[in-house]
Amino acid sequence: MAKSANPTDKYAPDKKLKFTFGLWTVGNPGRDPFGEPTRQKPDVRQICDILGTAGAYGVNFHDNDLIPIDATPEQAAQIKSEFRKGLKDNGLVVPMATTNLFSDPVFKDGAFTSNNASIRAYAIQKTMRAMDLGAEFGAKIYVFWGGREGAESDATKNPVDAVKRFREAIDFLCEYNIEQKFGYKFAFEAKPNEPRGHMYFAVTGSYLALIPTLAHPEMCGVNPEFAHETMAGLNFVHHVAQALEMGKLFHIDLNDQEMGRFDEDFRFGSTSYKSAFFLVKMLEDYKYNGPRHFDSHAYRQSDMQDVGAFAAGSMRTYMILKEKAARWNADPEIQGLLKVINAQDPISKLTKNYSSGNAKKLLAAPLDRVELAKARLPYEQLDQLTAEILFGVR
Ligand code: GLT
Ligand code: MN
Ligand code: MN
Repeated sequence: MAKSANPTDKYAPDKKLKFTFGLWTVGNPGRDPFGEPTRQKPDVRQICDILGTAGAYGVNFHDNDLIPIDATPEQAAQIKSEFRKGLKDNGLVVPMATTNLFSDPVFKDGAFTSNNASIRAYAIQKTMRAMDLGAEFGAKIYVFWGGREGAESDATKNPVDAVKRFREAIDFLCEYNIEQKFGYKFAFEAKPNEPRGHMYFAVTGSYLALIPTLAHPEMCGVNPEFAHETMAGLNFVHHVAQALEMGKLFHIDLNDQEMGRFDEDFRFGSTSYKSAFFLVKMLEDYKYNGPRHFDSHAYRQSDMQDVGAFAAGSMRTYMILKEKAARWNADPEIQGLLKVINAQDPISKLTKNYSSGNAKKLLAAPLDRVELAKARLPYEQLDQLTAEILFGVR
């Protein structure tokens, strides 16, 4: 069992930051496509105890992480009561719920985007039931990760139809959310590939573009995952920035991933220190207030004690990077360099709002490109200072 979080430790998890894990993340038994589980799957009670000990804020679930797909009503009631007790004893809440629309063979060719209309209807029915279950535990965020929404060959499915089918499902479920008064916010999670050869809505921006076309755009936002844009060789921080700027960052999945590799789902901050730093800095600078969910799993070599270390380490790394970000913001030399590189000129007032007067003034302004190109950009200096803060020598 992991050591209890020490409240005098300045890197102890802060409940206000809403650190959460999934039943499926801490409960991951170390299975991969090439090998069988390497540790016994903990039950819901054990998972709550691990997370309570580590000092987490909450735990999220897919319908079938909690209730197996073939459970009887009696078994379901029993598991729910064990889970409820585990939550209470460990002071945990359930901020987010979601649906497993990818494990069962029925979803082998997608759920909301399946070519089979009955399977599409089943996927919506399963999601309605899972929304009921999430609401029972107080969840207010509902995640949609399109696990099997994709294709290996575009001969098999019309990708335009896929967009239309996905929209139809979400519009229906938004109405259900309203009618049942659940008060969920929907958060869409993009991924470029795995388990499908090509997944629809491959990046966070795909969902940001879809949202304004939905019947209830105000109800919908995104749940970007560090590993997912990174798998595709993209800059995750920039994708989160766009969601944040649009007021659409409803949830975030923190983990780690090397570019161009399989879906690693490593512990947050375990490989990409610099990106993790800039991500934390941005979330903190812009006062992101949603849950910080660790969608990762311990190495396949880990035993349950090491899984506890994995959970505690995820939160601790976030707390350390938060402190580093504050240090970066307070560093006089860094602030001085920021002033130098963000050159101010009263002329920029002219472009804030268009008017024909401003346009005339701008056209007549003496902007000399040769002189402008001489402005200093001491980026090497700034980046080195950033590195030194991260290395712990500044
Ligand atoms: C699965 C996936 C994650 C999603 C989860 C929610 S399930 O672990 O790899 O990225 O966030 O469905
Ligand atoms: Mn992932
Ligand atoms: Mn995820």
